[in-house]
Amino acid sequence: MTEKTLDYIKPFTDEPIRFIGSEGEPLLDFKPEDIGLSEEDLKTLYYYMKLTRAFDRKGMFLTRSGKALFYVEVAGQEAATVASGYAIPENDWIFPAHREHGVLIVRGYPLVELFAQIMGRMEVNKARQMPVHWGMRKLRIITISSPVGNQLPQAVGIGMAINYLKRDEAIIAYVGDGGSSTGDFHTALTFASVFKTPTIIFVQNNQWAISVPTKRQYGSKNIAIKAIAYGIDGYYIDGNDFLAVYATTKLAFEKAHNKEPVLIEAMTYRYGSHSTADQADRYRDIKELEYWQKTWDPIKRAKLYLQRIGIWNEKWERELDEQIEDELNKAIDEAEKRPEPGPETTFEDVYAQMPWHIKEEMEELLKEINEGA
Ligand SMILES: Cc1ncc(C[n+]2csc(CCOP(=O)(O)OP(=O)(O)O)c2C)c(N)n1
Repeated sequence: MTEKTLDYIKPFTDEPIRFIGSEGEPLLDFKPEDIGLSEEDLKTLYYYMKLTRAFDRKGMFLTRSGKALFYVEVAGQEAATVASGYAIPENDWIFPAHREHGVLIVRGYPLVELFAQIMGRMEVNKARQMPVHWGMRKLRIITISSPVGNQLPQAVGIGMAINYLKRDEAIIAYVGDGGSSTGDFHTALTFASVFKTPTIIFVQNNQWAISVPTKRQYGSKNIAIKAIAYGIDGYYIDGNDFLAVYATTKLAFEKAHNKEPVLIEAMTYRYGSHSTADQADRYRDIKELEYWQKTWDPIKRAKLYLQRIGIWNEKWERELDEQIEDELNKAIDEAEKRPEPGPETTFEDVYAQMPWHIKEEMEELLKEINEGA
């Protein structure tokens, strides 16, 4: 990143760090190359944001049609998830919370695996986790924990292990604004700052924790400012500006690799309900949603920016839409063809070699099932 760009990314700003405005207009003097993005990167980021939104619609549709069991929407938070995910170095570790679908997609989590998981079909973790609690060892994505905030001390613990083993690796752990009110948030930041772990804590502040608004979540000016108390840098950014998210996360990784923990608060907005188990219009004013959709939509802003710099046109947009629809439908078809994990899988993976008594139990169960007991 150039010196000038670095100057734009300062901790503890009063206003969120923002590169483009609500109409995609550049607010600062910069070129995409200054933050390490080529034209191809910009197009790829746009594609991933659209893919994430379309994935979301499919996830909801599958749940409402009874094919998936539960779903958590990410719509509105595509820039925060996709652009931060795009800045994560390949060898580094990811602890997602439950609304980081874009991070997983960018990392290369196969779409068929994502769909199979929410449909309870055979997938990398044998459908043992609650839907949306994805995780993939080979991608260094740690399985999502349901208890809010739980992943933060775990991520810092991995950071301590990395320091102990003297490895050049870093970790990004995601959490929501609600999660920032947990004791685990404090524990994680305390240990991160004391032990100088290579950890980034990325708060997606979507302004609601189910039905609890941020004004009942914290009394401070924002969440990023809390980093002062831990003696680390806290960045307050526009989470719906894909360039601000990318640039800040990239800088944070440089710091983390230098053993400087970082806190990022990305301001964004959740369009849907918390999950398929609640109804946002029961507790949230529709006008607030309309304002965010109309003014700050991350995909609209990215599109207008690409248009301004001459790398967007209608034809490409149509092709992208077709390609995305096709990719998603193929992945869903493939996921649907997968079997549900058989009952025998519940006995697997506890021991490297299944001991005789577990084997006996398994055979007994299978016999009973086969006999229709
Ligand atoms: C310790 C704990 N308390 C409560 C819950 C129920 N719960 C699940 S998600 C959630 C809200 C999380 O809000 P936030 O951290 O802002 O993330 P968001 O859902 O908005 O992405 C709650 C209360 C839980 N899973 N774990």
